Amino acid sequence: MIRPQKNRFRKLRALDGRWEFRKDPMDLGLRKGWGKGFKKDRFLPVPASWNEQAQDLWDYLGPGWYQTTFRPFSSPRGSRTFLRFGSVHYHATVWLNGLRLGSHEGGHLPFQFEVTDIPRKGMDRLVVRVEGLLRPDRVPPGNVPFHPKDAFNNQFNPPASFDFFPYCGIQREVVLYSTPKESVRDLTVSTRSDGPTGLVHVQVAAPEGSEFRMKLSGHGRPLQVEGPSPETVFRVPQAKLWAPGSPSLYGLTVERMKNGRPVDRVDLPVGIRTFEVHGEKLLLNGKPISLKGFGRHEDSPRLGRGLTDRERQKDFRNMLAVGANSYRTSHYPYSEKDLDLADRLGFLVIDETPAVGLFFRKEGLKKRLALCRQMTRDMIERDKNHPSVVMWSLANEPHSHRPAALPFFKDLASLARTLDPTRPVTLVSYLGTKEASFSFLDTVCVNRYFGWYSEPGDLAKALPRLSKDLDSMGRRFKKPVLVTEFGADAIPGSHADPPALFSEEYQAALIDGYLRIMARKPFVAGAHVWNLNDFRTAQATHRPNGMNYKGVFGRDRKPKKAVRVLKRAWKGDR
Ligand code: GCB
Repeated sequence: MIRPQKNRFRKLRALDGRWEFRKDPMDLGLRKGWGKGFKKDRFLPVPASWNEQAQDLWDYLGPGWYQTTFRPFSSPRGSRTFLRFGSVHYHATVWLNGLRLGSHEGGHLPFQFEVTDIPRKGMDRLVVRVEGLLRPDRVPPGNVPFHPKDAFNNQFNPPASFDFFPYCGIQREVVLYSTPKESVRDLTVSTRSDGPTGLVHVQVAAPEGSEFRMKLSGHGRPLQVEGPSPETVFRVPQAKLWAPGSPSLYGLTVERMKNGRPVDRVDLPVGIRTFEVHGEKLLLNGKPISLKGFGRHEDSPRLGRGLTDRERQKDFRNMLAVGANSYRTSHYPYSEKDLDLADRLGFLVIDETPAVGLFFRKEGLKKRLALCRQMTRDMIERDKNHPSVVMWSLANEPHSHRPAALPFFKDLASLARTLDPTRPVTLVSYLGTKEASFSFLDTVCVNRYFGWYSEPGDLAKALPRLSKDLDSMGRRFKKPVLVTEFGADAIPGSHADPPALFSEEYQAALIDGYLRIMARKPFVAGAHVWNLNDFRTAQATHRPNGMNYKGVFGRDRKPKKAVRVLKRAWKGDR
């Protein structure tokens, strides 16, 4: 699926703004035919999570109905029109002018309907029913019946199997767009280098016999090819490679041609880089690189997951200011706008599916696997052309001590590798050496909380344990080890001397201690602090104010003491 874009051949209109909304706690809307239209009880912004908008929506997970009307979208004659949702959490059913277009399960990834032939009459009316209830057969799961063998059972209200708020609503942009009938359907770009020459491999999806013109420009003379082949390799002499600190981008233009004239055009920024696993090292453009950065969340006090561009930019500025070069899209794929910034500003991204807190009891397992397959596929299709994306993460902290986990992840890993043979594939585990899937995955990603959930408040005991634990993983797997989470809650403005749990001083000391130990282990190829910012989660006794305070910046993006530690370690600041 090519991302919607606007040019001579493609039209685009965003439907974002103020939409009508109605809460439907008795689930009456479907029976009463609200798909044809309904009476609102308020207005809500789109995109945004509804939970941050009103007190009665605070913990409400649905159903909720959205409605908007707009003047008809006129597209050039003979073109096709699509209605695309960037992300609706969690289950969406969509009607246009009273006609049910279909439904979609799973938040965080786009879906679309073709609406070329939908009858129009005056203003168009779009209705979306959204529902985000927590259920064991969903991904991520929730309301999982208690079982003593599984970790993290029912600690939260609402009963999520994960530690962040299960925000609901239309959380990313909704657009109408058109493509010419004879279009460029898809584009897959991968890059390599041959000495100083960069190789850009472009593969276009279009019916056989189509003709193309492709151009690669930027940093030197533009390169152009023309002809019937949907596949091309551009050889870029003295290529400017893409990397953190020097994120050079080229511009690729692909035109579909007919009788010597273009009938469609697609533009894509291209970063020329290689990324690979070599023994215990990660190599970027052939040189070892250590990932420094964060696990994050899309979370803001006004819009929930529907961050504004400004809020997003602020997060990137903060990451740059501490000298970070990477992040993980914990625990779901982020907005495409996030990856645009990562491409432009030079961040290496571990792109993660929404499979957080998976459990492997029989109930609902088949459906969870089918959903994970769909989500892995949709994520790779959406994000495969971003130079910033260097690794796929299939899951976060699955309860993989049960035997059913191994075939589950073998299946997903082989799917990911078939769809994208160019990027390493991993998952993030709390099990360490006991995570069986690390035997066939490309890197070892672990979350570590010595000094917090174990040895609380006691760094003198915690840090030697960390050191031993890392060594055992290095010995066992002989692959790059990334500590994808470590940290401590610090309530902003809370101080203690000597450092104690929940103080900014303790968080700073723990992060400092971890970084020093990891720096001594050559097989540790990455350190991601948990988390960039404080974020909202479900209520729990270990989550004061329904907040996770492990951010090194507050939810208001103001720095805590740990920021100084990171600047010293990652930027050499004194
Ligand atoms: C983890 C989870 C993350 C939590 C974090 C914590 O291991 O992956 O989602 O928020 O721990 O703070 O407990």
